[in-house]
Amino acid sequence: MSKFTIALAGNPNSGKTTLFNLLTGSEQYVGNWPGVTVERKEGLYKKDKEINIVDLPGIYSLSPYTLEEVVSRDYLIDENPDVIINILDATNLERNLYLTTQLMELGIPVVIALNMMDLVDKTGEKILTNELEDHLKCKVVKISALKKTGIDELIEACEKVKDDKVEPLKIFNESIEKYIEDIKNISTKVDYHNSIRWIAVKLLENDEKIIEKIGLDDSEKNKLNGLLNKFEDEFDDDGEGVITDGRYNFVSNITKHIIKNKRSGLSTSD
Ligand code: BGO
Repeated sequence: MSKFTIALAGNPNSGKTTLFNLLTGSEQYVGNWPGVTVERKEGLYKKDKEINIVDLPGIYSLSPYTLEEVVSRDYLIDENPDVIINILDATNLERNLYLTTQLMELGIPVVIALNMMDLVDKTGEKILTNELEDHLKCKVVKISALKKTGIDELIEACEKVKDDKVEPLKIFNESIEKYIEDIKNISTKVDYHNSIRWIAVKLLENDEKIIEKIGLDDSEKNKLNGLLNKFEDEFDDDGEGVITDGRYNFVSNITKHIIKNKRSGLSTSD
């Protein structure tokens, strides 16, 4: 019986496999996620066998378009792990934070692992972690999975927050937030396994898999469609486009403030 479960989530190439192997050593079990041929890896933390670690597939988003995304989001909302470690490639913060904005809506405690810090340190770039914590309202730990630094602190941070009741992060402007609130009122089913905000945002994106999952009936679907029509008219875009822009705006605003001595000339064409 495990004391608590940590889910590892992050973009492909963020160093998730390196971190998972470091945390679990040889105590790994590999299978498939239910009904699909996506690999499911699970293991026990090698320094405390009561901590279970579930490795989610590498993903860029919690949208419904790839098996990896669907497997990850179904696991997170149906099985509610105690903590999510969101591993980010710190050399590519802006891109990696897009997924973070979605994980922070689930109502599950999140600890950010800023990985590849050995590479960041070499460039002289500084990431202001305290400011990042203020923006995201969660603990941020600098690590290098390759050099094995920051790992104990990362797990300690998970232990600290695992029983916290978290307020989901609100990142959109007031008019979008108003629609998110209105959607919460169309049915009690939106409060699915405590992931109410994340579900409400997905409904605003007209995510059919989520509409089906929570089982909206015809009259609830009509109410949703009414709201969506109003929303899309007001913003002159489809719901998914509005939400995606909102996430990019938030992330680009944060990265402007938290990265000092930012490198230039990252592009190979420079
Ligand atoms: C190769 N620091 C550095 N410098 N590299 C890291 C760190 C870190 O903290 N963490 C991971 N890496 P995955 P996903 C590689 O494989 O764990 C490296 O997709 C190579 N391989 O070693 O696989 C890690 O599971 C040849 O790099 O990520 C790996 O999330 C040349 O980041 C890569 C150079 O890590 C992705 C690197 C044959």
